[in-house]
Amino acid sequence: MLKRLSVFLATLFAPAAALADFPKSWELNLQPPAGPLAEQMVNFHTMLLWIISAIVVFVFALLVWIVIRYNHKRNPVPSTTTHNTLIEVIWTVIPVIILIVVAVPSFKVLFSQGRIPEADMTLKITGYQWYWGYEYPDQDGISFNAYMIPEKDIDPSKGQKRLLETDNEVVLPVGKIIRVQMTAADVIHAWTIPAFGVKKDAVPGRLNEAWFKIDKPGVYYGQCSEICGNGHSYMPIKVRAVTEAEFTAWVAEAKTKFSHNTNFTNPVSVAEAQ
Ligand SMILES: [Cu+2]
Repeated sequence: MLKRLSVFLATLFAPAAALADFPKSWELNLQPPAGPLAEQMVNFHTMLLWIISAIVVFVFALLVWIVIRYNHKRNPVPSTTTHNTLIEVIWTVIPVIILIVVAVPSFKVLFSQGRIPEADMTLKITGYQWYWGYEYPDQDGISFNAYMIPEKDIDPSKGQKRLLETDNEVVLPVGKIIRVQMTAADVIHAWTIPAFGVKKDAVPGRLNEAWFKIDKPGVYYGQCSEICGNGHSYMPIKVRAVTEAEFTAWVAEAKTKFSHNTNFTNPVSVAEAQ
C-alpha cells in the first residue's frame, strides 16, 4: 500500500523531464510542457485557475453570508432598496478589469502560436481514415505512414501504451523550430501533441500551419482530435524527440527504410505564398 502510494506520489510530482508524456490515471492537470508554446499555455491556464478559484470562493462566501444574515428569521423586514449606483459601477468595472487582465496573456499565447517563426525544418502531416502520413521535405522527402499497434500486440514490458503506440514513430530533433503543415486526404482530422502546445485541424484541400520547439528529449503522445469516423480513437500520434546527432543518424537510417526523393522541393510556407 505504502509502496503504491509512493509510486503514485512520485508520478504526481515527477520532474517535467519525465521521459514520456502521455495521459496518466488520476491526472488532474495538463501534461508537463516540453517546449515554449506549451509552457506559455500552462502558465496561462494556472493564472486562470487562480482567478476562477478566487471568484468561486468570493461568490460562495457572499451566498453563505446572505443565507445566514438575511434569512427570514434574522431579517423579518426586508430592505426595499432597488438601486445603488456605487455598487452597480463596482460590479460592472471589476469584471471588465478581470476580462482585460485575462485577455492580454490570452492574445499573447494566440499570437505566438499563429506567428510561425523562421523554421529550422518542416514536417508535413496528412490525416487519413485512420492513420497518419508523414513527410520530411528537408530530409529528401522521407515519407511513411504511422498506424496504431493493435492492443493484442502491445508489450507493456517495453513501456508500450495501449491505443497510443504506432508502428512507425515521428522522430524530431530537440531545440529546433519545427514547422508542421497539416492536411487530410478524406475527412477532417486534427493533429496534436499536448506537451508541445500544438493542436491543429488537418482539413482536406487546405494546408494548415503550426510550429513548436521541443526542449527535452523523450517520447510524446497525442491522438487525433477531430472526430473523423469509427476509427477516430485508433490513429494515435507518437513523437520521439532526440538530439541533433541522433536525428541525423535516424535520417540516414530512415532513407534506407522509407521511400524518399532527392528531387523533393521544400513547399513554401503558407504565409510566404500569400
Ligand atoms: Cu482522425
